[in-house]
Amino acid sequence: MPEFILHHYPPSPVAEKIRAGFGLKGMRWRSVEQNRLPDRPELFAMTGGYRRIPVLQVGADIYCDTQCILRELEDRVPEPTFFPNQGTGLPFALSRWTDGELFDSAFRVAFAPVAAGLPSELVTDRARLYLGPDGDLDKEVRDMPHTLAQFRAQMGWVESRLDSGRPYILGDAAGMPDLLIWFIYWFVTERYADAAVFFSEFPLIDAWAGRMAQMGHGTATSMTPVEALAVARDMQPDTAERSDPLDPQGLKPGMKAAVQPLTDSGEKAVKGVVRAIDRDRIALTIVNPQCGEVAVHFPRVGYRVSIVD
Ligand SMILES: N[C@@H](CCC(=O)N[C@@H](CS)C(=O)NCC(=O)O)C(=O)O
Repeated sequence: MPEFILHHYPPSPVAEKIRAGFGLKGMRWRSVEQNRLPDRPELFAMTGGYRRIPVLQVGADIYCDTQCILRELEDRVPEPTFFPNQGTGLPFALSRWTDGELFDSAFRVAFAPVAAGLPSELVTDRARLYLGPDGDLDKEVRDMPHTLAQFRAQMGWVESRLDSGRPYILGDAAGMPDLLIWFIYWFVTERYADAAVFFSEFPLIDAWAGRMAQMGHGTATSMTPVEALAVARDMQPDTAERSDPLDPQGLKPGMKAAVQPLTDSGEKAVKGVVRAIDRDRIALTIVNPQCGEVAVHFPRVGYRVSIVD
């Protein structure tokens, strides 16, 4: 079994989604703690500059974005499954809500009231990333009643889902939808000073969160960024060339391409050569003197793939 190496940092809520995923599957993994600011030279060498956290590394295969990471973990470790009710499509559709509108309000609730006490470099960076070029955290503090109204209504949807009397979102076993709600709950309860009062309206969510916390994070042992880079350098990517005759963009292995998040976050495109393509994923081959050849994987949804001349 290859080693699963997660690049993350402890306060990252999106990484918590994957740490809890390791817990659900009872997995062993290697933990590489990265800087909270985008000063991550070894990781950027392997990702071609993709700046978000978390990133999963398996040898010389690098998986960016939690959509891609969850899919890969399920392929490599099918049991216990992330999809206890078999349907694999709806949880990904649900993730577009949890990672979009729901995360958007959770970020404001969790971050705005504490921003004044955080390093200004971190605040400026996250405001640009999550609130866009005009992001203003002082305005967000003033707007908290509106934001809480947004967040509360969405949490109400979860509370009513749990009203079925079953312990998890899909029924009797935890799955990907639970991970998607858990990271939001974790983010807000870790940071928002009035979280206990806020969630007192949602006793079923609190009880469910107790069950989720019990799941833990699997078994992690640490590794340094330099060691992780050496793993990539000493291995070859495991991903075979794969094409898709139905690809609407006509992408084919061997083409030069750039992949960029669709958000207005100022993030750079990652450039490489198409290695594998399908409806849900694209893998680019990148060659870098620091790590040799790596395959960098992205989801299709939420990213624009452009052909580069
Ligand atoms: N769509 C991405 C979002 C990841 C994301 O926004 N992660 C946060 C950390 S919780 C991040 O990268 N923040 C900026 C940084 O750490 O550089 C995913 O699902 O993985």
